[in-house]
Amino acid sequence: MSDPLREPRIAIIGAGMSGICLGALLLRAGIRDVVLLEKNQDLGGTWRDNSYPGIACDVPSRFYQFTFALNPDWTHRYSPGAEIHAYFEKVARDTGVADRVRFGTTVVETRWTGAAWSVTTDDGVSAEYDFVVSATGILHHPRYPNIEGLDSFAGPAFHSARWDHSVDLSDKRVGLIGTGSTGVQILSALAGNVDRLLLFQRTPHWVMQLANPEFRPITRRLHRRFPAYDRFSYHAARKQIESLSPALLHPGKTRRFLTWLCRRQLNKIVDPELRAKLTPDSQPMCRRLIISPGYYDAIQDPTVELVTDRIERITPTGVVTDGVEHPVDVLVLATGFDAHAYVRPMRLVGPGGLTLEHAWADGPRAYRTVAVPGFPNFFMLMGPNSPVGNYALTAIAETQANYVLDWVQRWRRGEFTTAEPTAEATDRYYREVDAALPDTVWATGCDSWYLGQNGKPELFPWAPEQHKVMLAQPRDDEFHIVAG
Ligand code: NA7
Repeated sequence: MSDPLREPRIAIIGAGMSGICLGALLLRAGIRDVVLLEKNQDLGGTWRDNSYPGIACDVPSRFYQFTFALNPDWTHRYSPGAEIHAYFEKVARDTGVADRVRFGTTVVETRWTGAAWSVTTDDGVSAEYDFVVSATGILHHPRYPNIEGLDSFAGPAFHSARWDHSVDLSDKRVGLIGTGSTGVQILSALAGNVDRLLLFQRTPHWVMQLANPEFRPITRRLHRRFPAYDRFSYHAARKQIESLSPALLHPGKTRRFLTWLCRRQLNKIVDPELRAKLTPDSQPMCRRLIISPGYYDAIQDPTVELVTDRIERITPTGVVTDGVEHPVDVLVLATGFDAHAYVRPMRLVGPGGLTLEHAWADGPRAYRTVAVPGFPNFFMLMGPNSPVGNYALTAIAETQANYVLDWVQRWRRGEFTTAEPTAEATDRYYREVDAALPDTVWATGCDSWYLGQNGKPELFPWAPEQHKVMLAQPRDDEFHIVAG
């Protein structure tokens, strides 16, 4: 008997964590005509790009994984980056996603033809798809600092996401710019292992020292032997984070306790002058709270010097602050990412010639984080206002991917041909977002990559589990639906 279901053609742009997640869910649902267009030569997105010393995830590994591919073999509570990368590669291999990836393929343009999306790649090839899903990541485009003379530096200089492993740092004076999660991890790994480490801090960040114990072989065996226990551990880790989230988001006892705890941990810094330099004047979590097992020990290592004077310029041999040159041999730029590029620089042209650039002239906006009015059968993973503040991006991706899958399944059953969110529903949603944001910790006055071009945090202003409720199923009353 022939399959009564229609077979959709689906292009996923990007084969990082979220693209792999959606690809896996589609294939598991029996949807075969799926391609992942990946500009790089390898899978894994962020976990492929970032290989700097000390890299780990700041969300416990038991939670930072997909529910449909639990890994009993995590080695640490916060496992290292290479292990996380290997995990995503394994998921891609085991689910068949890896076979659907076209590597070295950059999408240049995605244009609505009137009946489908025509996707053009940099090799000049165009192909048509019924659905296009952007899974291009949020922390993908390195942000290089605009510091005078940066290009004149004579030694090796690289961004943290473009680590040059050919440079032996052991006998070098290393200048490290940036004290976000990345800078803190790099400093913790390099302190004591290089000749000198100069850390250039513009703003102090709050750091929560949390231990990172190794899981014993017996624990791993138990997880392998009893999948129910493995599942329980995932949900326990998730529950722990989710139960704290609402209280941490809004003013109250829990936030006061967090502030007290972070301040107390700062007392590990013996020198009062250094402690003062490391004390932020914003609230913990206003910027992403940094989780680190050993930063406060590392920064007190005799090989480390903290420089807090503003960087004036960079010379061929060092970094100048307040007229003083600090000689360094290597420069590491842990200066973060452009977290607001989303789908771009790819050109997206919808019906009537509407471009995404035009639709987003006042900043990126998405219906419930996943879709944009004017662009039918187009979805995003990790789109604007996703709940990315100190939460597992794997869980967000899975929620969004399941939502996309719901729409695709309906298309297969012939329930519609095209669907796009209405402008009214999207505006209504943003009125709710705007009303809720001022009451959150992100609006307590600090600068961070959370802030969009209008200065407002581009985050989800409710507890992250609310995101799952919000995307539990498609709402026809909030979509323009053309019947199939
Ligand atoms: P972040 O958190 O954006 O941190 C970037 C750091 O770089 C931050 O300390 C910045 O100082 C500093 N920075 C940026 N530009 C400059 C210039 N021009 N001069 C001096 N210092 C500068 O990026 P990360 O890579 O650490 O972390 C990104 C996310 O990855 C993180 O939140 C986790 O989710 C994983 P600032 O503090 O703004 O004054």
